[in-house]
Amino acid sequence: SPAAPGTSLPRTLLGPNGTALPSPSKSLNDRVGLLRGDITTLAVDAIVNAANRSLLGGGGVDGAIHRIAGRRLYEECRTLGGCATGSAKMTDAYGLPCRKVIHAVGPVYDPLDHDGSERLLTGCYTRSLELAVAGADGGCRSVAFSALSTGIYGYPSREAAPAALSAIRAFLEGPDGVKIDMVVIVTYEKKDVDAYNEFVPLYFPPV
Ligand code: AR6
Repeated sequence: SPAAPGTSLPRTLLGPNGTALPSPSKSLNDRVGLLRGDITTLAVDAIVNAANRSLLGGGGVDGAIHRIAGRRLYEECRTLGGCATGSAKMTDAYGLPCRKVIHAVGPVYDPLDHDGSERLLTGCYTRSLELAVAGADGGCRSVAFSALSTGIYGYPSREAAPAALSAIRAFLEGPDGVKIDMVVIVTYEKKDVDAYNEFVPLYFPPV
C-alpha cells in the first residue's frame, strides 16, 4: 500500500557489493556493538574464539583464551575431534568469565579464491550464532566475536569486516535473530578498529 501522506519512504541503502540493504531499524542497531580490547575479559554468554581445525589451541586470541580458561578447556576440546574450516563447536568456558566458548575455524585467506574465503568466513559467523541460540541453559543471548582470520590467517581486515557484518545482520534479521540480545564485535589491532568503524555504519546505518 502507498505510504500515507507526510511519511517518508525508507531510503535504499547499498552494501559494498551493490545489493540493496533493508531499511535501518533501531531495534537492530541497538543489538550490535563495537569494542576494542581483550575478549578474554568479557562476561558475556559466549565468546567466539579464532581457532584452528585441531581445536587444541595455538597463538593469537586462541592462545590467550586457552591460557586463561586452563587445562580443562584443552581436555574438553580433545573430545571434539576437531572442526571443519568455516564451522564452529562450543565448549564450557572454565577459568574465563564468560559462560561458553564457541571455537570457530576461519579460513587461511586465499587471495586467488576470494569468494571461497568469504564463504568460509561468513559460515563461521552464521554457525557460531546458530550454536549460541541452540546452546544449553536457554541459549547464549550475548555473543562476542573476535575478528576471525584477520591475524595469523591473513584475511585483510577491510574485506573481513563487511563479510562478518553481513552474516551477523542476516542472522539478526532471520527467524532466530530474536534469540540474540547483543552481538559485540571485539577488535584488538588498529587495522580492525579502522575497518569496523568504516563498515558498521554501512551495515547498521544510523536511523
Ligand atoms: N582479544 C581480542 N582479539 C584478539 C586478542 C585478544 N586477547 N588477541 C588477538 N586478537 P588470530 P586467526 C585478535 O591470529 O587469524 C591461532 O594460532 C587479532 O588482532 O588470533 O583466525 C589459531 O590456533 C586478530 O584481529 O586468529 C589458528 O591456528 C584476531 O584476534 C590461527 O591462529 C584474530 O587473529 C587462527 O588465525
